[in-house]
Amino acid sequence: MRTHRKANFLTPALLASLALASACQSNSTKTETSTAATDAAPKTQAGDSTGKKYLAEPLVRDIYTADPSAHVFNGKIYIYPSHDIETGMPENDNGDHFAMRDYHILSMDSPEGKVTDNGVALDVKDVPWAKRQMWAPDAAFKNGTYYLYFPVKDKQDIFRIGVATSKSPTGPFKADPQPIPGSYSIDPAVFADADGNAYMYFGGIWGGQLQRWRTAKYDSTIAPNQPANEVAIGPRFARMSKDMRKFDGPVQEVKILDENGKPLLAGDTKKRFFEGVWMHKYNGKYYLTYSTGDTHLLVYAVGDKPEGPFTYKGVLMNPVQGWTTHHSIIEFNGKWYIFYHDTQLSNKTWLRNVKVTELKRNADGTIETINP
Ligand code: FUB
Repeated sequence: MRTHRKANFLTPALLASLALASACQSNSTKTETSTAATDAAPKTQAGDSTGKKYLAEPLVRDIYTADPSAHVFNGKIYIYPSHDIETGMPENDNGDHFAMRDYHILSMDSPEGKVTDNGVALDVKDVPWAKRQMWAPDAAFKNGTYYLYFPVKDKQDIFRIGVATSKSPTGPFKADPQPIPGSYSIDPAVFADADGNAYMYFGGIWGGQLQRWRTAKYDSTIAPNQPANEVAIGPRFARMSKDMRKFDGPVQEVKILDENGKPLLAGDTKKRFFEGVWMHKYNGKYYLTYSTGDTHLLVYAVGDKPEGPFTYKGVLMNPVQGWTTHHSIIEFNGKWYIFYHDTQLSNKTWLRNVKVTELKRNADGTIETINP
């Protein structure tokens, strides 16, 4: 269940989080804020007042943030997260309790540095075709323009992916009047390859609606779970047009194979794709990383081409506190970092906080599993 209800007891951490929840509602229009370096610096084995140990600390504490898509633009780190808010929507497997309405972009000079919250970059009220739920965004840069890609439900309550542009990496962004033609589902991740081609990976099952796109027509009657012996639904992949606003060619389904070259099955829930896909390249190989959703892992699969196929390799990160897992990976000054979220500040699945920690690899290119 995506609801992941927790015991309702008022620990000191929970009381603090209730105060924070109220603060987070009141500053959604703030234009700029920054978090003290002491709060922002990743720490190892930090603990909270409940005695829990965390590998890293929240990057910002005065708003709730999730689904961090990090990029390095002009030598600086920009994080494009969801902005979680408390709306009182009931928890359910559609994810209605993730009722976000805008985006704030975070920036930092280094993974250990001060974090700046650059205020509202795009609001759902300024997207003509959108109705509700601004979920995990991503960004890209090309020819002097920054592109913000965002999934949001349209007036028919179907997730589509929009694009908005700005001359600044922190916005404000102006949305195109229509979603990207042929786009659907959630969690866009745009990867710019060294040859100048850019690709979008996207999709998420259950509340992300990907299972409802068996054909080119949306079918709301399809159940969230596939039969266990069916080939698992894969993330989607499309080449971006030169102007970065459309797909250049058909949307394809990405194949993820097991070590014997067989497609992963839907019943293999600790390995199969659920949501939150990301792409990075290391030593000429393409690393497709994603969340397994209801088994709460971040895992990876490796391929020779951006479109795959990819072969499952292992677990990148063990479960965090909270139901959802979502991440991004960047290289900065010769080291690799993973941005992710948990619910340290609130202990509520829909009020998350983004974090960063180093990603380490073995000599053969495999990734060391992180215990968050
Ligand atoms: O933030 C809403 C949804 O939760 C995202 O789109 C998923 O990846 C999960 O993190």
